[in-house]
Amino acid sequence: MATLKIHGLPPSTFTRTVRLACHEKGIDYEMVDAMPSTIGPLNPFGKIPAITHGDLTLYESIAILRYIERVFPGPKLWPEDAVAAAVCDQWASAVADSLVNAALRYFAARAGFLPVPAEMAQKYLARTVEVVPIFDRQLGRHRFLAGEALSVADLYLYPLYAYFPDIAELRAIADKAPNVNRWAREMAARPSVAATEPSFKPQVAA
Ligand SMILES: N[C@@H](CCC(=O)N[C@@H](CS)C(=O)NCC(=O)O)C(=O)O
Repeated sequence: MATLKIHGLPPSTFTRTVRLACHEKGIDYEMVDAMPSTIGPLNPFGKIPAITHGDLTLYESIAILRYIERVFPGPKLWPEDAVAAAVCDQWASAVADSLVNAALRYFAARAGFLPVPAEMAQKYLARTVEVVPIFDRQLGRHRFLAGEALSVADLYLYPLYAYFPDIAELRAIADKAPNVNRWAREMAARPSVAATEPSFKPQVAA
């Protein structure tokens, strides 16, 4: 089988989600550094990651994850049961939409990647304050985000949550989320997480 290539950057949360999935499933892959500004030939929307696998070029992390789930052996990242799989999709999407549009945007604003007025950044922060407790409640009821087994939902949440300690305002929110912190500690002990730890991170002024 052709080597799977992941085009993206290690600090990119969506790139890390796809890398985590490969490690969890035991898939050998090659990392090819690509920035949103250079990914154009593989993704006309200018976002990372994309993958190439033989003749296939694919972008959008959820499409990539579903592809590797179907094509490669290894531990399943979605439950078999239809209802449980739908719940898993629900939580993955809640991270990629509600949490990304709050916390990741705030992080990007603080790191200087997203030039928005301070007032807009404060709205992202306020939304993060509202959204994190919803994840905390869910992780108070279950070991993992979509139930008792690791799933793609966890692989979306971890890379984003891993940035919370880097910014005091996000750290303060995390400090009030004991269940997310319990889950994050458990996730941090997984070999997939250690193997995908970015060697560089965006620098954020205190
Ligand atoms: N829906 C896309 C989102 C990917 C995404 O937003 N990637 C970020 C990096 S983590 C990016 O490329 N941002 C550049 C931009 O939005 O211009 C996916 O799931 O793959």
